Amino acid sequence: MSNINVNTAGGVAEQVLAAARHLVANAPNPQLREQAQAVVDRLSGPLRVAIAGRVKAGKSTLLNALVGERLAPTDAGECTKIISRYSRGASYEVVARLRDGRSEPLAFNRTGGSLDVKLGGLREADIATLDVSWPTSTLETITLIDTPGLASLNDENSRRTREFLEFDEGKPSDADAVIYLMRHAHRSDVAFLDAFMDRSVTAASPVNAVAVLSRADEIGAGRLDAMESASRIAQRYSVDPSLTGLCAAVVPLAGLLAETGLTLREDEVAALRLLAATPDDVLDRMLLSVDQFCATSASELTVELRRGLLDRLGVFGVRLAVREIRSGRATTAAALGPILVEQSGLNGLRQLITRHFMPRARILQARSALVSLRSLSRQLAASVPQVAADLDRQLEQIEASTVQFAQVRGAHLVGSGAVTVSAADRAELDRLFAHTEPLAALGLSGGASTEQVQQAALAGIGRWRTMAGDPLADPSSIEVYDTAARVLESIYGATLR
Ligand SMILES: Nc1nc2c(ncn2[C@@H]2O[C@H](COP(=O)(O)OP(=O)(O)O)[C@@H](O)[C@H]2O)c(=O)[nH]1
Ligand SMILES: [Mg+2]
Repeated sequence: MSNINVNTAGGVAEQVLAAARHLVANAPNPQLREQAQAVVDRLSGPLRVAIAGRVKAGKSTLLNALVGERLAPTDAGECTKIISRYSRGASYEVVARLRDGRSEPLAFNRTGGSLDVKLGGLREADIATLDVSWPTSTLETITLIDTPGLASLNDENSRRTREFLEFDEGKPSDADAVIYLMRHAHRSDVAFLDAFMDRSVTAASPVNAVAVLSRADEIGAGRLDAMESASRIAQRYSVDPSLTGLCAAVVPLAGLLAETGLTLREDEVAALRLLAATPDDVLDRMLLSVDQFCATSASELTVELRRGLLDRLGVFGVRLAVREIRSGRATTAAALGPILVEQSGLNGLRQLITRHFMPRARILQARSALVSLRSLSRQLAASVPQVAADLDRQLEQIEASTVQFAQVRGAHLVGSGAVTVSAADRAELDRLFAHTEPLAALGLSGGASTEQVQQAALAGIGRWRTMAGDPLADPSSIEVYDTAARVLESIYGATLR
């Protein structure tokens, strides 16, 4: 039973891939061949997830936490103004993709852990993206994209970031999905989120965007209950109508704690042990502010070491580490690191990525690829109308023959709250729209027989068709019910083959 596949031709991504390969073979000039090849490469690689949000929201820090290494520079150095793509590669390599289409390998070294890329003779404005290849298993299933961030809606970096993330029918995007970082008390972040997500259903939506309440440890001045407060705030955001239309969920995260937990050094823990030996009243006073923490008389640690600890851990992290060391639960980097990661919320974000992005990764990739191919077709229309028409025909066929794009649209309509249904219907729709595998889509166990699948599908088809026929239902609802029925029909159809 388990090998029934809704799209027998290997799924929509494979169909789009075939169209892209066809274009590579028939491209009228090298430049177009290269562009078509880029679509092929992209579909053959992992999901591309962009990390977006305001300047200083903690984007680069989060990227490092997800990779498990300090790679992306985390202060406003030169390269943090350029969009950087981190993907798994056979060797360590940094290549600048230039706006004029050329590429140039760049020299780099790692100072204080993070990459220090030498732009050489290149100007920042000439560089479209930096491609960083890194041989690490953490980048096996996703490619991460660090964006410069939004400062205001019209400054140059913000423009670049938005250009990069926005995509609609006419404009390809380099990202398939987005993790959007916002800090507490930045209500205007919601406006930013809105500004580059509220496009059309093909732009970022609850289907391909999740949000992170970032720098969560700083909530409430770094008190030890900061993460609990952050969880409650994230929970509230998750059901806030101004956000539910834009992203699937909001999770709290202390990216710095995660990054440091994964890269903690023994000498840092030695410094923390010294700090833990400081009398309580002195330590409490020290942790009131950065100035107090660094005041020379306060501890035996050098000011430099203290600064280092704050940079790596923040006030909350220092408090937490001291508590763990004093209790005897963790006195080495090997023991303390995992505790920091556990507290950081990183696992929650990882689960969200796994649960929310990964099941529909191929369809999200197919969708971006389709947009890219359509844009290539428009470029071709004037010079080689036959090739363009041929490509258009293939793309139309793919779209007509698959229910998967309708699933994504349905998921958007339900996820964004544009269509509201009962809780039971919602659970069923969420399943039907998230999965391409029949048993998962129907919520049946692995042992279900073909007859059981057919029965469940037929029952659902009847019910959703009836709902779609309701003369009082609005067009979006009808579309959702209709798509649910189509998904079930394709499942039923697959059992007959
Ligand atoms: N306390 C705290 N500081 C953070 C956190 N994440 C980032 N930072 C700090 O905030 C500053 C900006 O972080 P960065 O990752 O460069 O932000 P970006 O501009 O969004 O890429 C850096 O000094 C980080 O160390 C966090 O979770 N907690
Ligand atoms: Mg950054």
